[in-house]
Amino acid sequence: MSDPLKSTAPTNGADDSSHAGHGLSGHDHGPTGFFSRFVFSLDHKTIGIQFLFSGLIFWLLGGLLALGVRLQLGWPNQAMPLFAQWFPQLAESIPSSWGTRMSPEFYTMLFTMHATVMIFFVIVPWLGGAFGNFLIPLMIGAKDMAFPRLNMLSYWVLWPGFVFLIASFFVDGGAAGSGWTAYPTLSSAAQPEPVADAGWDAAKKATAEQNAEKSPEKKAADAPKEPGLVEKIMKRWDSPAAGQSGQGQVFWLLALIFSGISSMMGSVNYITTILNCRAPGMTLMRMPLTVWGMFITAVLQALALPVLTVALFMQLLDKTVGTVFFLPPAGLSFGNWHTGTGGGQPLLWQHLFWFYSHPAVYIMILPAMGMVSDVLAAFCRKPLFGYKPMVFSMIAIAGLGFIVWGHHMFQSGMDPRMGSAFMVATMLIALPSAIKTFNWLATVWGSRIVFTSASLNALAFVSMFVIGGLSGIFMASTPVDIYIHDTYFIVAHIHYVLFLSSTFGIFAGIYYWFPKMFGRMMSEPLGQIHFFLTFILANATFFPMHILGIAGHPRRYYDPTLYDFLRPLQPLNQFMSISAFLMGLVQIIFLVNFFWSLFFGKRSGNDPWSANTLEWQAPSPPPHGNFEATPIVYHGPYEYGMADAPEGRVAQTDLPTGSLTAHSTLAAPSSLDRIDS
Ligand code: HEM
Ligand SMILES: [Cu+2]
Repeated sequence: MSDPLKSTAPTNGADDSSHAGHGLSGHDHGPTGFFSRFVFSLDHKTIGIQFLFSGLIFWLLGGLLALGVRLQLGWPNQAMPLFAQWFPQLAESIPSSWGTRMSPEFYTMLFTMHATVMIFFVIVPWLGGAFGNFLIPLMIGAKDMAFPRLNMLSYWVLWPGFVFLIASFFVDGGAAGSGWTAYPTLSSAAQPEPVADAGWDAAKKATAEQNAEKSPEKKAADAPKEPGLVEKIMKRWDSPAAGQSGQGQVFWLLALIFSGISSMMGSVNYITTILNCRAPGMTLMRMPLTVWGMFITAVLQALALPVLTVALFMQLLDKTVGTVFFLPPAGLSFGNWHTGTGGGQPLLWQHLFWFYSHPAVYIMILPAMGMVSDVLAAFCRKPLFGYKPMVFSMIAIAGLGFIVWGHHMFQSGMDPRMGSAFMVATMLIALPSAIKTFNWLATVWGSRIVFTSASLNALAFVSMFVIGGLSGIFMASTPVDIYIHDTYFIVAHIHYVLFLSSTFGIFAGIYYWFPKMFGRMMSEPLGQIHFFLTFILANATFFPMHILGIAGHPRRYYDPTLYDFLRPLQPLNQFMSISAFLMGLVQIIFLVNFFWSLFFGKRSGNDPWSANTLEWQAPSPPPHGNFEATPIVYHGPYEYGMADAPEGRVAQTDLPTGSLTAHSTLAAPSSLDRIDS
């Protein structure tokens, strides 16, 4: 065989030697300094791991905020120890030996910030930032991203976002409290300056009167201080519309703007890398579905995020310089507080927000769909059923995703004919979703699936996505949605798709690719205990929300026991809260497993799962530049269960041999039997 690689290598995809800095010939050892290796690294793997750890920290924060929400909903009248000391301004006194309970404003802050943190600082950075960065170049056989510097920047511009997010908890009035959807006018009404000045004048007059009889020194000490420039500006952001729609909301907008810029940088990079930097032979239709999921997500981000970013700027301008994009023509009045006249339209925000945020919900699941497909094929030891329909369904889901945003606004007073159009478009999404589900099932069907922490989480993804998708169809039906809109039914739906699906997909991804990221295995027993307990407790936490929703329990209410018709449901609320607390505790198992394995896990070798895709050809963890030599791709990603091939599978880089036949019931290779510790 005289150089078979040269003569038979297909030449589709980019010729990487023409990419400055991406040629794979020659071994590059990369930078050696501490900062250039670990902090301001240009290496996609380090950047991916930075996203992974940042997401992990925010996941803990978001989880704590959620437990605060559950505390209030389970026991709305309980005073909490320490609460008043920690949050003096946000505690509400009730006569109790315990002290104080949380105020309604504090509660709205909890659920707003829980969702904000989980969506923008956990799920999106984990799926796109961590897995996207780590996996894309490895899976397409590239040395790095197309634009390594932009890649580094996409991580570091998240930091101002982190700072604004965390700082917002400490500003006057606390963090944002108008929901993750930030609907004006609740979120955007700002205190007009004249009122602030009138308040200042009145205070000056009152104190002057009180001071008439005091000694000159006392007068000087008690005299109201002229507000400084910073105070004046901060005052301007205060709003009586909702406690926290003042400074906290401004910080919220800034945090989201930075997170959006970060994602846009990432998306440009991912699109370019996937289109231009694939190894020879890696045609689009040979790409693993993980890469397809990341690619489609990046396109969605590139098209939808600018709309959100513009909307965020518009709200920011409304709040800071007094534009009236979202202020209705008559303005607003609360008691003796008035804004000037407006001329804008609060509903405009909903259109802009959902035009982004409906596609965004797919940004939060398509990468997980791809990852789960890879994990299932590897552990079922069968070719993934229906590769092309899987790709086209993802494209269809993404495309339809742009014409369904109105299903979040059925109750906004839209024309019923418009509502019907949005309803039909939404229901159409169920079709590609069902195609994907049946293909996953057909992949599992008749296979001798190897149960590991990764494959169990992937199976959970599929089954729970069915429940979340089905509740989606109920809500998409306009007559039904009149009844269940803004109830706990919606909260159930969100959590089935985002927690029980996306998060389980992320867990599957972590258990599966951890060996590649860190060169060590995670503990299987701990992983499986974590999986089973989380699976049971998450269903115990979120399934009853469907029942609450049908019973009319509104979302975002501070105290359900104030309503007679909700009081009988309170035991259910407590059951969900207890389940949620236990689920929180169970995550300690995951953290212990993760950090213990990082240092003491069994060495994994290059390909612990006998998987076919390119990343498993590289050393674990892969060195700077990823591959020893340019991988050349001859096969699709899922050629498992091949009767005549060694280990029953054909890796993507195996030389073509001609006559292998798929044999779907072939057992897993013996190497997988040893995955038990
Ligand atoms: C068959 C697929 C799906 C359909 C038909 C569907 C339909 C809907 C509808 C109609 C609503 C609005 C309900 C209302 O507020 O009255 C909604 C809300 C929502 N959906 Fe879905 N959905 C589907 C899949 C997904 C997926 C895959 C995700 C995320 C990964 C998702 C995330 C959300 C979120 C976060 C909301 C709530 C937004 C909010 O008001 O806070 N959905 N869905
Ligand atoms: Cu939607």
